[in-house]
Amino acid sequence: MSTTTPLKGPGATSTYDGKPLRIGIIHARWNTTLIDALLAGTLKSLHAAGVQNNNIEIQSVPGSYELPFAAQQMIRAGVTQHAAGSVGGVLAAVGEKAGDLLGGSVTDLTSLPKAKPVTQEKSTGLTGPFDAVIAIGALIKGSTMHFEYISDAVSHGLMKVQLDTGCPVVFGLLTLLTEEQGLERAGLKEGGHNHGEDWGSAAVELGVKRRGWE
Ligand code: DLZ
Repeated sequence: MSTTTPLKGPGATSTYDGKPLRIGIIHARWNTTLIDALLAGTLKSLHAAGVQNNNIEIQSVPGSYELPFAAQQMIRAGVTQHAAGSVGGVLAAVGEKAGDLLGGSVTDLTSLPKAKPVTQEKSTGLTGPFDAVIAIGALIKGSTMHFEYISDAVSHGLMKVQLDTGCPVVFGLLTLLTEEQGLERAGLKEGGHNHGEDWGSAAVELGVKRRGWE
């Protein structure tokens, strides 16, 4: 039987308008060659869907194990900045306060900005909280059980974050048995496919649908 659609992959998708969406990207820095390519693929599809650069916030963490916590914090900060101006503004404010604190001039810890529970606010457009967050990492199996533990923890962690916060978290974690598999899935090998492009599209689709569901 011949078919024009590939057996694997997300199948035919509708076009979603990403122009009003705010997307957060949190990526690990381990295996940088793969991460750089996956990030580029993700941005390519976000831009193709109309997501504006000033509505994309990119942050990094050392390794994939840190992704769930960082995704959760970004989502919380995104909600808080709805009142404060921008995520950068909030982080800068936290940094300033922390600097003061280290310098000994701030003694009242309650003056530090606090994240509000995510459920208190909804997406409201360009200056609102994130419509979706994409977590990107690449785990390569070694000779110990490290890979299995981190893969499991990150998968469950990211699922928990999206269900707890109500903000979609796209699973951009490659769990690779070989480096070769990574090159294929980052589109760095002949005949390969950059999975980052799928993650960008998934974020836009979920972000748009979420606005309809809320
Ligand atoms: C320690 C470690 C190892 C061995 N391998 C990877 C990997 O392939 N991909 C990845 O993203 N991170 C790796 N890490 C780092 C952990 O994810 C984590 O950053 C550290 O254990 C510190 O918590």
